[in-house]
Amino acid sequence: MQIGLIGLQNSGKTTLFRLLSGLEGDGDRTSVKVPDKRLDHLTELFNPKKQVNAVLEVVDIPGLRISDDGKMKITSDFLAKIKNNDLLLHIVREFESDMVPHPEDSIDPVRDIQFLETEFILADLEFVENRIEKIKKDLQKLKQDRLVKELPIMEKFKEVLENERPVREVPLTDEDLKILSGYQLLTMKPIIIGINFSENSKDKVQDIIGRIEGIYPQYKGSIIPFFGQFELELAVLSEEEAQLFKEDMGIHESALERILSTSYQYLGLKSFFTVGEDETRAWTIKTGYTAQQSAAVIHSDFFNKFIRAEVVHYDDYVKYGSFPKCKEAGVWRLEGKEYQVKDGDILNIRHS
Ligand SMILES: Nc1nc2c(ncn2[C@@H]2O[C@H](COP(=O)(O)OP(=O)(O)OP(=O)(O)O)[C@@H](O)[C@H]2O)c(=O)[nH]1
Ligand SMILES: [Mg+2]
Repeated sequence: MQIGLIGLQNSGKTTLFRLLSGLEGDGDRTSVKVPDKRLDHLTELFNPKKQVNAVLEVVDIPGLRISDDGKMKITSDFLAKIKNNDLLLHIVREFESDMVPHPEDSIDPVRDIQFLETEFILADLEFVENRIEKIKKDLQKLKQDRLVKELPIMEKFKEVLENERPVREVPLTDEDLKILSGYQLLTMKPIIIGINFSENSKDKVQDIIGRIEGIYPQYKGSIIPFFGQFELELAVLSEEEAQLFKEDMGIHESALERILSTSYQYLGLKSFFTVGEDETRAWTIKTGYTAQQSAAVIHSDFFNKFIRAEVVHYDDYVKYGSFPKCKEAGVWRLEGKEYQVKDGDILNIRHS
């Protein structure tokens, strides 16, 4: 999975990026191991040569600027940079600092969210309107099948955008998605919110989150507060020292853990495990993936060569302690292609 950090200039994207990358590397892209206590425990039990965690790719994207006419500058460079992300994390700033200018000259995280939401909708609307005009012109010359199919999608998008809604709310078929695959619509990408608070704003967190959820109910449960500068400073302390500060601030999970749990939930992602003498490994799948689709995540060949999946849930394995004991207890199962893999399943794929 890949997450891109977006937002106005100086909102704290690079600060969060450094926090997530463990202060390592100075590029704009980092691979972060997805921590998983269950996988750690499986490694203790199986004692394999290595453990392979799932990975989260994080991309730090340069801040959006505002042009003289008050519009957001959405450059082709920005569009290229957001392209391959599964999810965008929109970072807005709550922290005050005379040293760090805000592009709007004042601090108001709710306004900044509304600004980006509106600008993305306007940019998409402009694109969609141009596209409709072009398609209509081209169709007068020649009735191309692809354009005939594209037109109603674009018209639906126009209607939704004119109602100030993102196009991601329009249900689309696989064929629609294929037709749209070459385009970069800003409101198509899933977005969650991160708010960068200063350390003395602890008491404002719930109020600001509540206000945002009031305006944008779709962000309920998808707003991540963090204390950029403060958490970065803690990262160089010893674990015990950092823990004391964190407790004081009411921080129970690392910024990485908060981002992961929110994005996994938002995107409907799950983990399954494979175990053995060589490695214990966590794999990421989407909710609803069948055993056959999940096998293909391990190796694309497994899709066609799939015979059966041996399945034990992590909790059962820990409870009974070994595969033979799981068999005895009846919690070890052979499942077919259509079995829906559950979060925490341990799989062994039988293939031809
Ligand atoms: N006081 C304070 N300063 C912060 C905080 N978070 C970030 N900063 C400072 O704000 C400045 C901008 O932070 P960055 O993380 O670089 O912001 P950015 O969003 O990456 O900025 P662009 O890449 O230019 O869009 C830096 O000097 C940070 O040290 C904070 O919580 N409190
Ligand atoms: Mg930056």
